[in-house]
Amino acid sequence: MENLKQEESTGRLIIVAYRLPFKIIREDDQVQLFQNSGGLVSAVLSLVGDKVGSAFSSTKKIQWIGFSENSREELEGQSLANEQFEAHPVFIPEDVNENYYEGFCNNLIWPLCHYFPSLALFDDAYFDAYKTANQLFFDKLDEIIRPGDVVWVQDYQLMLLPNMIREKYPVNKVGFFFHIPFPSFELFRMLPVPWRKAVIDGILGADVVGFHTNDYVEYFLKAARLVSGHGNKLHYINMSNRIVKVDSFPISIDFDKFDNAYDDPKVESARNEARQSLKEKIIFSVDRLDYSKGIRHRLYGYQRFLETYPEWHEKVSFVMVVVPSRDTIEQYQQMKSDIDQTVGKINADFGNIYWQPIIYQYRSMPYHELVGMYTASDVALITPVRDGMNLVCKEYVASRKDRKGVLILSEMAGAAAELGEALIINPLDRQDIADAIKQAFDMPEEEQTKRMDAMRERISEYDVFAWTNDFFTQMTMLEQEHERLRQVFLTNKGIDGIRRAYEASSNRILFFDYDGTLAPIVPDPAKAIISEDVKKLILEIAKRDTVIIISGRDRYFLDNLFVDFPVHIIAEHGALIKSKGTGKWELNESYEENWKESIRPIMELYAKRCPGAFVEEKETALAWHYRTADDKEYATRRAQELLWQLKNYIQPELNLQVIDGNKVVEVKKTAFNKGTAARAFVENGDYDFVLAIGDDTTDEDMFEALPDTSYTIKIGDDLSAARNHIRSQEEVFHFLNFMVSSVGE
Ligand code: GDG
Repeated sequence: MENLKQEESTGRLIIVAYRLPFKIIREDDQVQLFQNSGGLVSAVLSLVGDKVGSAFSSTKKIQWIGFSENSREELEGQSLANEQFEAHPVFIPEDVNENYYEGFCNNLIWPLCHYFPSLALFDDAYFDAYKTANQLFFDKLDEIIRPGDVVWVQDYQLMLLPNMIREKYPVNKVGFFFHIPFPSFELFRMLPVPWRKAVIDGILGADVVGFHTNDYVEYFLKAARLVSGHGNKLHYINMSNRIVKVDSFPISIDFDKFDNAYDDPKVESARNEARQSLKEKIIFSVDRLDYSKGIRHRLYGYQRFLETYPEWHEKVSFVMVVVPSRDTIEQYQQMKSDIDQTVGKINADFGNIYWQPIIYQYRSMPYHELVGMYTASDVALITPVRDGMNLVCKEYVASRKDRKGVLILSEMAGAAAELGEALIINPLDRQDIADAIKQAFDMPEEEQTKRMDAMRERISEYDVFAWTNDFFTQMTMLEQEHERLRQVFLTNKGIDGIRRAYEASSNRILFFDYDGTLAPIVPDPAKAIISEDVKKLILEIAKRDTVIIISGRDRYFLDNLFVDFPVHIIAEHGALIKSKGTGKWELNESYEENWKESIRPIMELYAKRCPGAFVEEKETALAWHYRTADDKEYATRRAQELLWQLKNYIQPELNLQVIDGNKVVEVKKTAFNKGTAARAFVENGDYDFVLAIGDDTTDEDMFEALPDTSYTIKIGDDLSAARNHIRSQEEVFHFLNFMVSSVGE
């Protein structure tokens, strides 16, 4: 019974990917699943079973939802399971699949993400089909999902799915991984506005969003900001009631499988056969037929090599394997015939009856033959013009148990960020490829080994199992972060607890933010005035306790409001302080005025282009306000662009901070913030009761900086480091009034 309970409480892993990783074969009314040996399949398999150190371990079968080429009739009533997986086929009507998979996915997203905008086709029917198909995947998930299940959505075919899941199942954990390059914003913005917004919002339904490289992460973060207004703090996007982690997880391979294959007798004999029948030096490449793989560029580079270095004629064989893919599409047929012609021309121009410079195969290879070629070749020539990661280069390195061979790798492959010891080339530069081949042929064995060792070590340490584990560790860590930031709204009991603590203490300090805390947020910032009731209450509290008004406002505004109040005032986020009773403002000693000249013109330009927005110059900060803008939506977009530009423009040595405030973009010195200012006060007194209330992002510094025993209260339901929340600014008065009610004058 106990066991059963535990079983129920740990969820299952549900993978949703475009394709099911099985061939489903029906024979005599029996269905059999033939599992593909793809990387993702073995990676997720490592997560089941009670493995020590696994970030997600479940003893239950993995659920896999994916498109099936078999018809519904064929599979009706059959149990689709083997020992490790349960398969849940999604049936997509042919006309929908045509516009969805061939259309939106392969005719639009694929070329756009691989920097071929001229090949991108835009068709309204594509997007409609994309939505329909994502819904079909969701419907299938909806049938099987249970509380506690973790869903991992794969790739660009399913970008709307994470948010569909989030809306109906807010508690289930959802991960999303994008396997192809996420493009720079200039390309992404080619999508019509509603499409790009649907894509970004769809992906942001996940808890953890993964890409192969930091560049793709950065491009995605920029798109999220500019398209949907979601800013990020490092790798986190705060969606108010939850956070999303966006990070790079460079996919890898099963290193041991390729490493061990070296000694497999079938591989050994394939290797020997290749070495015996080919020339002295062997170059090898293998990829799917696709314009992103740079197959023609590779041929041109090889042609230039033969032109520039004739001494290598008759001594080299280039084995180029192209695996058939999408070749029913006209564009791919055209590409294939271009390749055929170029290969024919090179062989005719340079070859002779004893020597064929290129051995070209248009077919897929069995695994042992593939590894046989990896281990027989002196050079792997991998030249994509764009590739999310590229696994072939990692497989080549992992297969080289003999620690020999040279990898020539395009800088446009995601893998180039990890494999710095390869000879890195630009695939569009023919001479670069030619020279790299020459360098590889001349490279001494010790140098080959040195480079191979470094790459092999890296891949063996971060193999596909580490990749999966890393992703799931992030999911778990995010849960802890959510727990830390969880909104705990004050209940009557909680409020009473604070009242009692207040009553029982004798040396108290209280920090109050101004806008949104003591005064309501109103359209015109100049008119945000504190009510008489709150004023009276603050005055009463200030008579017996240390009270600090802590705000981002300038000192004139605050002076004017709190004239004659026995309080300390902190203005401009900690830059200026007026201590109680001194009547004198002091500038924070770390402030240096050396930066405004370079930032002001940028802000002014944005203000000019956005009617109603204006720049406020404070003594120690510059603020771009857009609460007063005529067109709020337009202004919000401009604000996001301004934020992005400022964050990229500002050099670290300027020590400036860009704040995405409440309808204001602000730049100030980093040397101080509400946190440093508040902490200085607390450390200078022996307080037995500390309370801070605020509503803004800048108040987070204060919540984080105060001692753990403090009462920190956030107004509203945005995630916060504060320990408690109250719902609205209007409740502040009632809360404070009740807190002090049992303490006399
Ligand atoms: C997408 C992204 C990203 C190929 N031909 C044969 C064969 N293969 C295997 C290779 C390798 C895989 O297929 C190809 O993987 P790539 O990563 O190189 O390329 P894509 O298919 O475009 O994959 C890519 C990847 O997703 C993962 O996130 O790296 O950037 O485009 O494993 O070995 N295997 C056998 N015979 C063949 O003829 N046995």
